[in-house]
Amino acid sequence: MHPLAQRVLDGDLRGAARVMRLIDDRAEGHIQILKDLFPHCGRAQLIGVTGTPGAGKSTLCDRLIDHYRKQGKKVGVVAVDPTSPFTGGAILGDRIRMQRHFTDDNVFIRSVATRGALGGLSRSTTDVARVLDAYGCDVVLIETVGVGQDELDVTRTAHTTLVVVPPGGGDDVQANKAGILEIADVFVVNKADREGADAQVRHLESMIALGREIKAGQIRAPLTHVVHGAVPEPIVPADDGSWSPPVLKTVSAKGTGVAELCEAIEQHRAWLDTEQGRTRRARQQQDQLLAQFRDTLIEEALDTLGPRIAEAAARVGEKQLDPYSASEELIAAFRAGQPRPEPRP
Ligand SMILES: Nc1nc2c(ncn2[C@@H]2O[C@H](COP(=O)(O)OP(=O)(O)O)[C@@H](O)[C@H]2O)c(=O)[nH]1
Ligand SMILES: [Mg+2]
Repeated sequence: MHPLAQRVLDGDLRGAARVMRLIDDRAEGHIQILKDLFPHCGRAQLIGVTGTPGAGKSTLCDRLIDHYRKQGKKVGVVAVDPTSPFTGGAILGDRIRMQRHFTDDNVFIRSVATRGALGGLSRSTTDVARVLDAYGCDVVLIETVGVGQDELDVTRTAHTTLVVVPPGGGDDVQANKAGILEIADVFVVNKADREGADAQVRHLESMIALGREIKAGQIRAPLTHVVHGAVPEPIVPADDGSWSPPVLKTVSAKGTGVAELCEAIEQHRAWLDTEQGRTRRARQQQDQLLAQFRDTLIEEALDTLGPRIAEAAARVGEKQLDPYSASEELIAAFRAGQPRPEPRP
């Protein structure tokens, strides 16, 4: 076993921090450490906290840390902000929001701000969460912004994903409808001390109900027939054992509603142990492996093909080659493990 992996397993704080830096840098040897740690992962409860910037995710995380610390649990936090990889502004915000926990030895907060050329952000996040798991954290909170592809990948890591939204007419929720419904296990309407929280709750609930109807194949009419803003009668779905995300209100700034939220998280955790829950977990794990496979494959291909790719792209640009044949040629070259071509004279 890699000595640094052993240090993580021994609960060595400095060792864990060093491993996370190696992961950030995708430094030589970090994969070996992750391989060594993997058999020791799976004990922690991973909770994703995602949503639009400013919705109150970090403030909520601060409350969740508090809640789990009171239960004597060791808590890890991975805060990801792809929007400001250079300034670290939002990261600073995350740190300020959670700063009262920084002196607590049983809270480990880690920011991930770097995004590799291939969107390595999601992978680093998953890897860091695994380190925190192996390090002995009972709960790992993963804070990410929005519902882009990276965030989708991150939610594959989490057991339970909270989508935090502010009050309002649901305009930004509207924009992300498909993505949001796919990833939310629990909706949190935060800043419930502000106007429009109840409207947001109703909006989300009707969206969820609609989503279930569509899934159940009960709606065949085009979606445009659904009148915007009209709140349909609440539809009680047939109890088919699937999970329907509850919509909860919180005031993170004051801690209101956090106990109820933690209760919902526990319920979801219990559901994961049902047959349908296990199926969903298995699918998540497959998605996760596919994401890892995709990244590794692309990285290796880029490494093998090098300048061939730019060359092929140029030929496509000049219409000497179509993109379909170009891709086929590149794949063939990769399969053959051809070294980089000699530069043209
Ligand atoms: N009124 C109100 N403000 C809140 C609440 N929760 C967070 N905020 C404020 O919203 C701003 C953004 O919070 P933050 O946790 O950094 O949001 P994040 O970007 O989603 O992590 C901060 O100024 C918080 O103090 C809340 O429940 N009510
Ligand atoms: Mg934040």
